[in-house]
Parts: sequence; C-alpha cells; structure tokens
Amino acid sequence: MKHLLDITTSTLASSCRFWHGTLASKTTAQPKQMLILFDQEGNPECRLVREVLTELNLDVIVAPCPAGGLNITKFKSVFNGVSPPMLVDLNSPSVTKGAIEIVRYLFKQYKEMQAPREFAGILKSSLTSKLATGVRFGAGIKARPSQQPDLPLILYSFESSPFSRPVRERLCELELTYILINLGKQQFSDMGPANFHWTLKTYRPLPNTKRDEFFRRHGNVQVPYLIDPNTSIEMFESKDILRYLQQTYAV
Ligand SMILES: N[C@@H](CCC(=O)N[C@@H](CS)C(=O)NCC(=O)O)C(=O)O
Repeated sequence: MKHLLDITTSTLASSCRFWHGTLASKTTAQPKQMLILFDQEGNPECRLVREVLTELNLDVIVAPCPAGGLNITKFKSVFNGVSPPMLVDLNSPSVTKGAIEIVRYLFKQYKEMQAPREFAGILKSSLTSKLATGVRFGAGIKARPSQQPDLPLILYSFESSPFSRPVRERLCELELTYILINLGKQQFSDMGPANFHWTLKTYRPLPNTKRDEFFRRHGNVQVPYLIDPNTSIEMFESKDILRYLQQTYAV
C-alpha cells in the first residue's frame, strides 16, 4: 500500500513538471570524464538540472547532499556556504553553481546552443518543481543515518520515471554516492511501461545507444535498475531496490 502511494505521488510529481526529463537526445557521446553533480533529490532547483541531464542524455556521478547529513556540512565548508546544485566538469575544467547557470552551461558545452526558452524561464519551472517536491511530501531532502560503502552504486534511471524517483530519493537520504546512467526515451516506441511498447513490431531501441546496450544485456529496457559493486548485486523492481538499500545501508 505504501509503495502504491509512493508511485502515485511520484507520478503526480512528474505530471507537475509536465514530464520534463523523459525524452532524451539521440546522441550518446559522453564526456571523457564523468560530470559530478552535488545534488539534493527533492530540491526543486536540483530537479531542473537532472531533467536537463536526462534530455541531453548525459550520465553523471551524483554526490547526494541531504539536509542534516555529513556531506552537506563538508560541502558547505569547502565551497563557502554554497548549496546544491553544483556541477563539477573536470573536462573544461569548471565548477558551476545554481540551476540557471548549470542549465546554461550544459546546453552551451554539450549541445552547442543556448538553453531553450522553457529552461531559461526558470521562474515558472521552479514553481512547478516546488509543487513536485510538495506532492512527494519533501522526500529526498533530509538525511537518514547510514553506513557508507567503498564504491559508488550505479543506477539506471531517467528523471521523470515514477518508479525510479523513490529509489533516487532513498539514495540521497542515505547519502550514497551513485553513478546515474540516464536512459531517457529516444523514439516513440520507447514510451510506456517496461512491459508495453507503442509499436506493432517487435520492440528494439535505437541502435548503438545506451538503451540498445541495456536491451542486448537484459532482453528489455526497464528502470530503475541498480548495480551495487560492493555486494555484487544487480536488481530490477523499485520495491525490492528500496528494501535492499534500507537493509544494507540504513543504520
Ligand atoms: N515494476 C517495475 C516497473 C518499472 C517500470 O515500468 N519502469 C518504466 C519507467 S517508469 C520503464 O522501465 N519503462 C520502459 C522504458 O523506459 O523503456 C518497478 O517497480 O520497478
């Protein structure tokens, strides 16, 4: 029942944002060094950045900074009181702070264009993003006591995915650093849940994409999908992943 409520409010949160963070560009090229995002999953500004990362099809190392946790204290002392979101790009190299500046930077650096109007109009976006945080009752904002693994976890997801959001929230609350592999939708037949695709033919992702690689490995595309190199587990199903994170890392 709790999980059903979770998925329902997560779907509502995506609707508040008009399902931004669903579609992804067809290019799959990633920068040499993975981008690093200092993030707080439930923070309205951080959401705007993650939407753009999905849409530009960029993967990122997420360093979660929930309120009241150890990371945010370190983060604020090193970066002079700045709050997330903050993006570190070792390729340029550069450090960019705040949603507006990061969104502009990402479009300029990785799409060679100015941010489109809907992203530049950050005020409207931030209101709907605050609403999205509200319908999730502030999940993914405050730290929960946790024990830390040696290696970052790996999560396949895309920003608006209602099943992936509760997993990202829990990763954030437990301050677990993870590599976020974005598998946004690149064609019409990618739409829909994992067990149904909008095509009369046999479903295939676009060739030579991250989705295609995932499909070849698993015979389908489904997110969330978690890999934990610390325990060698790999798993589908949001409910099972949430239980696993709680049992393995919450104290
Ligand atoms: N029962 C699964 C459902 C997962 C699911 O349907 N995920 C959607 C995204 S929200 C998906 O993978 N859709 C297929 C796709 O993106 O190609 C769970 O709870 O994790």
